[in-house]
Order: sequence, then structure tokens, then C-alpha cells
Amino acid sequence: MTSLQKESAARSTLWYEQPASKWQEALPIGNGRLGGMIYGTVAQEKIQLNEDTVWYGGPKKANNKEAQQHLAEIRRLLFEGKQQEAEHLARMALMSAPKYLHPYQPLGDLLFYFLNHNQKAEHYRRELDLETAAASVSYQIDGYDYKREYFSSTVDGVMAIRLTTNNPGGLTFSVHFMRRPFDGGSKSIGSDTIMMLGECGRDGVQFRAGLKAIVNGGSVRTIGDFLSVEQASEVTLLLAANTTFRYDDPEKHCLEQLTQAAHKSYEQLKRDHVADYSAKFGRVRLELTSPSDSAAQALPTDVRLNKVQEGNDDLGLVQLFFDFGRYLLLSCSRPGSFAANLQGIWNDNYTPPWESKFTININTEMNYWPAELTNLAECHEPLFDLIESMLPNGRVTARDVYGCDGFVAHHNTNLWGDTHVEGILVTASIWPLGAAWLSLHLWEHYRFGLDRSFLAERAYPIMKEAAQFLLQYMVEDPKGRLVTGPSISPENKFILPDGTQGNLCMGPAMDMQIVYTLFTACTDAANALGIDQSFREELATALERIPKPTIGKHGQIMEWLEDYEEHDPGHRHISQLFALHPGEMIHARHTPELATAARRTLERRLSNGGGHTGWSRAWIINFWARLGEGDTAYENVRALLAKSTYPNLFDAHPPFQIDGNFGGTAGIAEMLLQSHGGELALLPALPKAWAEGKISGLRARGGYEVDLEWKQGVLTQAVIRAKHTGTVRIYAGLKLQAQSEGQPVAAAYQGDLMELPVEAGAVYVLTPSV
Ligand code: FUC
Repeated sequence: MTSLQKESAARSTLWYEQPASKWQEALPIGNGRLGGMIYGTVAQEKIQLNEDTVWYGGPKKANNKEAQQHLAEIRRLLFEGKQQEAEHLARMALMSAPKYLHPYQPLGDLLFYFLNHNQKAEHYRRELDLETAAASVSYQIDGYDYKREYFSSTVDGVMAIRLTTNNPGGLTFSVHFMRRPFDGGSKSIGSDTIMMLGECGRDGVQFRAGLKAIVNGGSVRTIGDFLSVEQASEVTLLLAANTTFRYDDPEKHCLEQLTQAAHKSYEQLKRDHVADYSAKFGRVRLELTSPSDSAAQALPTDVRLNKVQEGNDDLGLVQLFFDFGRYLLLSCSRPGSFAANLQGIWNDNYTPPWESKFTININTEMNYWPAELTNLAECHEPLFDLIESMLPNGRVTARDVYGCDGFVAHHNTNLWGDTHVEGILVTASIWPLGAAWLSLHLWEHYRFGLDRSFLAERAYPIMKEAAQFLLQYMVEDPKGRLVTGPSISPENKFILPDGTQGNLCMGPAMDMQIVYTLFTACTDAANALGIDQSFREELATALERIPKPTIGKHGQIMEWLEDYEEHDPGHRHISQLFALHPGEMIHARHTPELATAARRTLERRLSNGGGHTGWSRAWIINFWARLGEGDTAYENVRALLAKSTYPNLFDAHPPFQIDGNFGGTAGIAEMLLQSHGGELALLPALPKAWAEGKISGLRARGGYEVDLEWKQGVLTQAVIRAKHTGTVRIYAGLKLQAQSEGQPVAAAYQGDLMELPVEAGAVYVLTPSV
């Protein structure tokens, strides 16, 4: 390794001097679909396994068919302020008591027992290299080197585990699969393969996992449930796992994958894996320069995290956390895989928190915030597949529950794309905006990439159905406004003047902001496609009649249609600021009064204990970034690391929930580049502490790729690669001049905004005017 390679390896490596003693210390690998958590224990290695379609039970067709006959009554009670009566009736009429969704489950464990490994291992190191998406463990016993490498290949569909030693014939171990509930046992296939069988309950998927050993200089055989490797110096284990969700015969598919992968050498498997992964990971590179970097890099990751918890600054750890978020997205959401659930794909629990499913009142959306911005647009694909799989169910729910056309979903969904009102939790369940918010992700994909056929064929039809539902479902309130309801402001309660508490309401702020954002997106999309004139008119009429963000008695953005007191002013959800992020109705410079109210809202939430879950803290980073408050945004990045991050850098809700990783990564990017409100904002929320640095490869709406460099807190250069011809409006807070291929490009200035004409394929270099 050259010193440059070493430095690069160190800057993007999580490493530890001890094996994982618990799951939150194990290191995640994944190929989008097949995941593993590496413990790295010397004498008894454990890899906890996941496959993204291993879900317990089956779909739930659970729409409450009696809902429609009671809807008008529930709405009337809410308009009349009869809170308790409305919730009492809604519980019975809209919800469905036993219809909670089933959980995502572990595939099982892979357990190893090594012979002659009870002596103390020396020079132990366990690491995860984010540049190559490979984990490794190395140690010495009796002066001999032992090394294990682990990666999960998207190219070959298998996990590869490579064990080597310079102790000739020094590798003797047994390995087997282990699953507790619904364990269908294992069988051997030939002398070098074992296969685990099982199913997840009566209607659930059936799964298979196969493990094949390829040894060099030793032998392999099967004994009982085990593969036994004897006196080898070099062993490659290949692991495949599949379920009946995707294949009629998952066992056959496992064996085919194993056979095909075994045709390649280990080196070839790794080369192909690294080439595929690093081409995507390497699109973005963040460098935050700090004098203490090399000292910090010499420390293991858990020690660095402890120091941040003690109050130290570590910009290298911020960069590592950012890289880790992109690594995780590439490892749990690839074209053809299932969408990233509450835990991505990594879950060791048979009854996981919130079923490790898709909570779509913030969490699943947050998972995908970094996808476009940090140049991993293809990782967004599985979410689009999930939305498409929800569509047929969502149409039935719209018709059966609300008597409306179009596409509706509530706050949770699962492997089967269920859309009904789930469970009996009044704080969360009756929230029919899930499809609307999700469908905005299709629109975002278009805004960043400007792929017209994607817009015409996939995005717009779904957005339109989500909007059609809302057009029919909304009702007129006593003031003549069009409002949603019965609904909630996830998942906060209000207090009525008479002291009654409630969740259920008409027209909560976030609902109306989502409606606004979806209706304007549909209008823009139909305009771009030159279609649906009369639908656009319908949307325009409705847009005029819906309530807009309003400032309340505390100077805050009101969370509900009435200026109620919040039951929990420090609530983790800050739904009423959807309009600030990811929405765009509130803009730091374009709508200064609303921006001030948004700031006040955040201050109130934070001073009342808000931001206590990882994802809530991550959202707060994005909010402050949008408000242009870099120092406050960074304070919250530090709080996310210090209070809500486990030793393996997984986000802590607590317990583990991956949204905070993704929301945090998006927030860091959002501090450096924004592209909402019709302009590119360069370094819009740069904290003082990030005085010098650079970032390359971020993407911006409108079809741009952007590199930025700054020194002493001031932009020194921006590079814009335009994918489309047009005019880009740029806000940098200072006057810039532009060049392309060494020639000056004339740009106009409108106030603070530079208007730069760009041509598709050209590269523009912007520097401060002298
Ligand atoms: C929402 C949040 C919780 C948790 C759950 C999965 O209900 O309010 O904090 O993140 O989703």
C-alpha cells in the first residue's frame, strides 16, 4: 500500500481492537438483499444473517368495510369539537383490532467453531472498509497470522467468506446454520454444501440458505448439520439465501448461485464486487480538513465515538458517518432488492421493534433522502417497486374504506404492500397520507435526473392516483376550506380549551402541506408532459382552497388547523415543518416570516426535549440546514453522534433504526448543497467548525452534479457538470465568475442570484469574483 492508499483506507474504515460483544458492535455487510452482521469472535465466529424477503406470516387484507357509513359522522363530530366521541367511533369504524402487520425476521445465524483457537489471539483487528464494502478480521495465534474477509456481492448474489493462515494446514473448523423459531433443520448436499430449510409461519415465505466450502490444502466433509473443514490453509465459503417470495424453488436457486459463484476464483469474485460497488460509492467524496485528523484516525472507531460523547470534535468521524450512510444504502437497497425497512436489512430479532417494517409517516421516506442528493439514484429503485406493489391494495383501501377512487395508504406497510388502517393506535393509525408522501419520491427522482420517460410511465401515473384520492376524499370545513380528515399530526396529541386531549382531527398541517406539495408536483409534471389540462384545473381550484402554513400564538408554525397547545411540545415528530423539509413551501430567503416561525417551532421542540430519537435528530439537522443555520445544524450532527449512535455507527432510536443514519447523511449533504426553490444554493449552511474542506459529486435538482471547495469558511471553487441545457440560478452568498473549458461564461446577476446559461455535457468552474 502506498501512503496515499493507506490514508484513504483509514479515512473510510470502521475498525476495532476487539470482537463484537453485542449486535450493536457487529459490522454490517449486504448486497441489497442478503445481509450479515460480523461479530469477528476468534474461537467461535458468528455471522447473523438476513435476507430481505424473510417476513413472518402473510399479507393482511384488513380494510374495515364499515368505515364508509361512519365517515360523515366522525367528521361532523370533529368539526363540532366532540373529540372523545369522534375517536370512540373511529376506533371501531376505521381500525381493525387484530390486523397488525407481521414482522420482518432474521434468516438465522452462521456459527463457527475453530479448533486450537482457545489461546489468546494477539494483534487483533476487526474492520469494515467502506471503499470496498468488505469486512475483515485478523489476529495472530502462536505467531501465525489468521485472516478472515467477508463481503456480500451484488454481482454474484452470494456472500463470500475467505479464511486464510500462514500456518500450513492450520484451519480446522466446523460451521453450521442456526435458527430458533420455525427451524426446519439442515441437510447436506454432497460433501461440501449444507442447506438450511425453513418457513415463516403458516402463510409465510419458505426460505433456504446454502453454504458451500472450497478448500485449498485441506479437506471438507459434512457431519450432522455441520460442514467440517480440516487442516486447510485457505478456505472460501460461499453463502446463498432465497425465499419463495421471489422463487418457486429457492433451494434450486441457491444451488445455482453457489455453483456459478464457485466457477470464479475468490479474487475474481472480490474484484467484481469491488468494481461494482466502488464505482457507485466513489461518486461522492467528502473531506473535512481538521488538524487533529491523523491523531483521530489512529484510534479505533468506538474510541473516537466515546471521545465525541465526551464533548470532543472529530470531523473525520463526521465524514465517516456520512460515508457509512452511503455505504448502508448501497448495501441494503439495490435495483431488484426490497426497499430498506426500519432496519435496512439488518435485524437479529424475531419480534423486532415496530416489526422492522416500513413506517411511512416519516421513517421510510427518510431512508431515501440521501439517494438522489448523494448520487445513488439507482438505490431509490426498490422504493419505487414497493410503491408500485402497494398500488393495487391502495386502490381497494381507497374504495372500501373511503368510497374514493385513487391510491391511499396509511402509516405502515410491509413486504406485501398492505395499505389498510393498521392496528388500534389512535396516535398513529388513521393517517391516510402515506401514498401521497411516498409518491413524491418518484417526483424527486425525476427532478434530479429529468428522465421524461420515467416521469411519463412510472412517476406521474402514481402521483396522479394519489392526488385523485385526495381530491375526492377531502371535505369542506365550516370556513369553506378543503381539508383532509379524519387524520392526525403524526403522532402528537393536542389539548382542547376544555382540557380534553386528542389525536384525531381535520386538516392537520402536515397533511395539508403534503397535499399542496403533491398537487403542485402533479401540476408541474402534467405541464412538463403537456397532458391532463382539465385535471390541472381541478388541482388549481383545490390548491386555492386548502389551508396553508399559518403562524400561531407562540410564533410557531401551527401543527393543527386550530392553534391548540401541544400535549408534548418536545415531540419527536415535527410534522408541521414538512413544509420546510422535505417540502419547499417555507424557504429561508423566499418566505422569511414563515422561516422565522419555523425556527421558533424548532427552538420550542428542542427546548422541550425534542430530538431524543435518532431519526428526529436527523430531521432536525435537515431543518436547520434548510434555514441556513450551519452552526446549529452541526450541533445537531454532533448530538446525533454523541447521543444516538452505536459503536458500529448504527443509528439508535434507541433501539437500532436505520433512518437516523440516512437522515443524518442527507442532512450533512444538505448543509453543503441545496437545490430546492428553483435555485442551487452553494454551502448554504456551512458551520464555522468546518472551515476548510471539499465535496465532490453531489447531485442537484435540474440535472447537475456539483463539486465544492472552501477555505476559511468561504467558497473557493464550485464545479457544475450540467446534464441538460438551460439556465441555472445559483445562490452562493458571494459574487462568482464562471468559466467553461478555460473560457469565461457570461452570467447575469439578479440581486444575489447568478443566472448561468449551461449546455448539456459542459463543465463550469465558478470562482469568487475578484
Ligand atoms: C414512528 C415513530 C417512532 C418509531 C416508529 C417506527 O411511529 O414515531 O419513533 O420511529 O415510527
